[in-house]
Amino acid sequence: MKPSSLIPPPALVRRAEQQDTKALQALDSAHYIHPFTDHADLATRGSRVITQADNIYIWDSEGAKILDAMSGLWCVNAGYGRKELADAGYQQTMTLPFYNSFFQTTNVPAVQLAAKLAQLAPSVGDRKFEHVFFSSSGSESNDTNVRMVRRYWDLLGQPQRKVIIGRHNGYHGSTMAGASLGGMSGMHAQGDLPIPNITHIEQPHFFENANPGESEADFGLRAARWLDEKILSIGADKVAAFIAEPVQGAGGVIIPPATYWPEIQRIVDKHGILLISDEVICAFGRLGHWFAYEKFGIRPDLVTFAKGVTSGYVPLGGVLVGDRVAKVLIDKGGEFNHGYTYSGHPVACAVALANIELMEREKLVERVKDDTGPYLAERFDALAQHPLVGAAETCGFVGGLVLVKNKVTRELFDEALGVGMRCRAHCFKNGLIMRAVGDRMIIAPPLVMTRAQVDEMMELIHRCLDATLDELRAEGLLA
Ligand code: PXG
Repeated sequence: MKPSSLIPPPALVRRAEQQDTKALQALDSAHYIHPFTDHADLATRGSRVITQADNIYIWDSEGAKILDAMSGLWCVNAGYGRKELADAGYQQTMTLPFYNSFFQTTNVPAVQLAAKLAQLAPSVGDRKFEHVFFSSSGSESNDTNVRMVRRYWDLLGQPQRKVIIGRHNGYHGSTMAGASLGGMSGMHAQGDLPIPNITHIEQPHFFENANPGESEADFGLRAARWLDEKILSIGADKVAAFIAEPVQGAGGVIIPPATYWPEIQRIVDKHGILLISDEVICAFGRLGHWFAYEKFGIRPDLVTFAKGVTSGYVPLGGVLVGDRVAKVLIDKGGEFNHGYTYSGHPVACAVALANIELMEREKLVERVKDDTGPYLAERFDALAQHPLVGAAETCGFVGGLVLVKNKVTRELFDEALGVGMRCRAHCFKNGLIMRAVGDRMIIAPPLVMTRAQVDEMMELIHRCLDATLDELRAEGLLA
């Protein structure tokens, strides 16, 4: 790394110098239970303390500058340091910091945001989205989905339709329902999950699950038909819904073959079951559209969102409720006994409105679709030439590559070697945040990233892959 890139901008230096890393690490280890963290391990290493951020960069308490190719955690779509979002939060806090939406009350930003989202969500076929339910996270939103789906079928006089089908290696959150809908075996192993009436099919992961010689198109159809087989084995009259991410994020950026989603749509239509598109990662420009269902021609009934709706500046999530479900809930349902204190939180909704306005003004969705997204694809796909990379692909502003022992045979490394984590360590050392999911390295950069910054990120990725290759060769693990 060039020494200059270690130096934070002058405005940030003062605050960074005030941090005593060792003291913070000691307090952190003594008191803070982190999500998805081995604390015995953390106590010996000490956390990396992130203190500030600007544009696509973050700084740690030691003053190291790091290019954040993960947008925080798939959410800082508008980039860091956006004054418009801070101002919107401040103004709303001073005007009305909180009021609830229960008991026939509402507030101005929540109304405006619901209307704005209804305007942004395109109609597909006979599916229209005119209603929104708000929560504070993706997990809560998927809990809401379970409640809504069950209420919908109850109101239609089919209470036996209870089963919701998800996918192995899908991610839908960490609450009891969210973790159950998701297909993360590590999560299911802790806490007696999934909860009853949730089951899973295999993911459409071409690299791992295709048969030798099978085309991507054929694999996509075969993978979608696992849903049909599952529905038939349960009995179609017992199945309530299918939930999936358009592109699996936390599972390792798994982009389904083009044949997959149309076939899934045909199958859910054939059986009349509801379709939930979990777009917590994929919406708000991440795939070059406001909502990803449009890109894939999916006609969902419910759409989960969170993260990018506020660019992560404040917590907000929700569900776009398609007319099919909304009509039944509203016309037949009376009171739906469900809601959260922070549903429609005025400050969160005000920040979301400012975020959407900013994204429209800067044409971030269009940029990802027509300019920086295709450019990233061109540069990232070329990583497939690297000796350590078995496949590399992007979809909008997410990308994934798989580290392999042998490019020709696609032989994977022994899991115990932790090659992905080794690569991630080189990323940290070189000033780059990339996530490792097993031996898949993934990116989801802020949508404000310019072409020049794509080049800068690609140079860092190359450097980190080379360093990983050198390390593996030095240890005799690769020829
Ligand atoms: N659905 C999807 C598709 C997600 O990606 C959630 C639901 C849950 O959202 P909340 O706001 O409750 O966290 C997510 C969250 C990772 C990682 O390791 C991904 C997420 C969360 C934490 C870690 O990639 N996605």
